Amino acid sequence: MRVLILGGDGYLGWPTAMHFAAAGHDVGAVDNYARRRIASETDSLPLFATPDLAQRAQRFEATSNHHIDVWIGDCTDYAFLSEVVRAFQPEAIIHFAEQPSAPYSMKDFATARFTLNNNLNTTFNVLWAIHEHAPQCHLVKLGTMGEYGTPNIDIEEGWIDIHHNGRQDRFLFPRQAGSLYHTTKVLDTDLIWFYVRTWGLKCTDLMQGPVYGLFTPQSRLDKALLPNFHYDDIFGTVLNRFIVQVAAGVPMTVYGKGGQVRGYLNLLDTLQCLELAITRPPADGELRILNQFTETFSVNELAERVKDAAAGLGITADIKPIANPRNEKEEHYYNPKFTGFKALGLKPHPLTSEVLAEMIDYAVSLKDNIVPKRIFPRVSWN
Ligand code: USQ
Repeated sequence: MRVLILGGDGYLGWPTAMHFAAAGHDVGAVDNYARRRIASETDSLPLFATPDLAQRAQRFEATSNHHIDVWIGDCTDYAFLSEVVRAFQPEAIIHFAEQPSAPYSMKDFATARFTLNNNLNTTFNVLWAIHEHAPQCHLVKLGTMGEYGTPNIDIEEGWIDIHHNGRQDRFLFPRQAGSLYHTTKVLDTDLIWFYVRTWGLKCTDLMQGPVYGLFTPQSRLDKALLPNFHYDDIFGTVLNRFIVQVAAGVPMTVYGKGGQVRGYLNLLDTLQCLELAITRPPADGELRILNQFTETFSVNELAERVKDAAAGLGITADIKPIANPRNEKEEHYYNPKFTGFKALGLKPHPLTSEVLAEMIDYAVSLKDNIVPKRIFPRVSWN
């Protein structure tokens, strides 16, 4: 299959590009290095430097003999994106090309404006490029579990049947996000649903939870092929941050009461979910929404697990709750459905002490790279 990955230099985009190329697909990867720019501007560089997308693709080809086509450009530029789609003729587009940090979106007016413009305009351009140049293409869009927020009812898989005054219909499940970044994903979903209804596109919207991990069969081939690993407050996701905090000998930064529950998954399961989504596409005119996580944990439970795994390595890890920089519920009901990917055949990789130990070991080997001032929250929601 011809698979185009937008945001191909990212934490998820790069492992995805290698995964699909290794599986024998024709892969194109597009990126404008926005994350690298923001990381540099906000002093949020990752645990180790990674080669740029063109260099990574060359290294991957030299190591594995699999080719990845690379385009460096901005998906908010319609002339650029539509030409890539016209020339490559993708059968599937995996759209990761968004500003992914909730804290960055809440930093100031300029970062909020950038997040809104970048995320909405990219999704809008992708929909138009598919409509004009590849109408049979399956759009696989990375949304987020954060679109739903933390409602006091069970979270369905994208849709809910509503009975009202003796009649009933099916609607998008109510969304109430907790940051501007998460809100842009809500707006993306509405935009996609509008064009699916209007043009009959086929789309899969993935409601993904926070991802952890570093190692995939391809990233293990060569250290230069590892994904960007952030531990800073801007781009680092909570479990990856805790791992590096333990390696640095800094107490784990549980925000507030630590009862915030989210659905987590291993990077390996992101790849598996994408493969399942692409090889089993929805029908024309269907917006399929799949919840993408494998296990739910509170922040306190995650910290305890990391602490136990560290103890197994002879490392004493501390947990220190700090004031929550975010506006979010710290104790709440959370029961999201997770049936779609199970039905498609997902075999989850659970968060075991072995998985944690391997990550902690790797972070400890790079202890000298850790810059403590990148760890503590620098952005407040207020
Ligand atoms: N948290 C802590 N301590 C920390 C960092 C985070 O207690 O040091 C808490 C947060 O307050 C939150 C939870 O951990 O309650 C998850 O935070 P996160 O930073 O791992 O995740 P989030 O900001 O929601 O965003 C990440 C990705 C985003 C993706 C989202 C999935 O950056 O791109 O969409 O996970 S979800 O959380 O399901 O919306």
